[in-house]
Amino acid sequence: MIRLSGAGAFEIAARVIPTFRADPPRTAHYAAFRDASGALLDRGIYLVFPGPRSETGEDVVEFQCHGGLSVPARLVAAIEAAGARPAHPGEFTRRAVTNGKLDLLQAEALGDLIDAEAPAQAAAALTQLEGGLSRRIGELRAALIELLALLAYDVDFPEEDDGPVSRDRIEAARAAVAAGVERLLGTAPLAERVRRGALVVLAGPPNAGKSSLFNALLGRERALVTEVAGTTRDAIEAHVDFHGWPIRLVDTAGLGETSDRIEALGQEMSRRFADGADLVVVCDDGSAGGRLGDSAIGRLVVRTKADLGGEGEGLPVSALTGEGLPELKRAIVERLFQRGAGFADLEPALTRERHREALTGAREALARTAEQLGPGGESVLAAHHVQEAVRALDSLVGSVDVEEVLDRVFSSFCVGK
Ligand SMILES: Nc1nc2c(ncn2[C@@H]2O[C@H](COP(=O)(O)OP(=O)(O)OP(=O)(O)O)[C@@H](O)[C@H]2O)c(=O)[nH]1
Ligand SMILES: [Mg+2]
Repeated sequence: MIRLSGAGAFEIAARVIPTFRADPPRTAHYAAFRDASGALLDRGIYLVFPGPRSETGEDVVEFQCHGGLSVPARLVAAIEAAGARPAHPGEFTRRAVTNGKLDLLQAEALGDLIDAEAPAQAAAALTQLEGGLSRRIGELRAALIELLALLAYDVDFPEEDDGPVSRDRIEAARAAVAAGVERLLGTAPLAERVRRGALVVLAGPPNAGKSSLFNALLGRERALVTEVAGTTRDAIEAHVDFHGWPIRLVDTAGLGETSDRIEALGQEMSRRFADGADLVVVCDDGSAGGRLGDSAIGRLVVRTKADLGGEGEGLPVSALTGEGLPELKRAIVERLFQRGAGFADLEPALTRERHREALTGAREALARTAEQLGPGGESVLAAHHVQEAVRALDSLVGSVDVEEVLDRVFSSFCVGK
């Protein structure tokens, strides 16, 4: 599908489609697509979306032609020859934002939806695309405007000891918004983990069965398995979902005594991955292996090779028989995402550093507001800081015109979106 958007879209389309009609809109028309000399390029469908009722808010024509390399390339060339130019990465979505069809949070969600691998990532992106986070931000913004109104009374009646609105009431309103900002900030770690995928590292002594478990969890033979201790020397990462939740699973070299230089480098790599992990799954087959450091934040101990009997603590699992694998997946999901299998009711949450920075800015501005509401404070200055908080929220949805923010958001988009 080739999308043409902007002023002049209909004139350009008419040069490629001799039978072009803009009426009726949003209807499939079957037509011949021709180049400037009148040569037939393809026959296909075109759809007309007069602005503002289009994806970008501008006049849009969509051409559906046959696939492959040649037909679309020749059709694009003909459309360019008729006066169009290729879109920049993310340009359609950017225009949609500029024309008020989407806000910035929704535009980011569109990118996340396209990038989503695990169902939970798609669900989170859809919540945001449907405007969940935008509404939450809008509620906070409305509360800030309310606070400004209360402060305006105070500013207007500076001489009165007992103004129409007491300082206590203003401070209570401020504290309520601040609590809302805090709650939203609290969603960031989990939401960012959903968007990026949680880093889960399999670690443990050599020969503990890490690679076998890695393969069993992936459901395919990705890593080499042998009875030789020290088989895995590099870290191997694979993307997988457990019960719909996104996991970046890493198999690592076994940790223990070694005189082999390459194995030692592999162990160094294992430690680095374990340090950066959201969760380290410590594999122990019960034999007197090397011990792992306690550096990792989250650890989950599993007893590998459970089919062999043996003793030891940890969740029993067997890569050979599959025993304990569903329980392990569930335990990992519960530890990382603090919930069971369901993600249909995901709350709107802060999914990016950009969101966290903006909310942190609002939090700081509200703290400065509190200082000015205290003894010796000035209502005018308090109001100034509340306005700072409003601007921080506005930069999030894009209702302030900041080219820099737009550039940052759209730099990662692909062409045609
Ligand atoms: N019976 C049984 N044997 C297993 C199981 N998992 C692994 N093994 C065997 O244990 C040996 C080591 O398995 P690996 O998966 O290569 O162990 P590793 O921890 O990745 O080893 P290194 O990469 O060398 O650190 C192999 O001979 C496997 O066949 C299991 O669940 N049951
Ligand atoms: Mg291995």
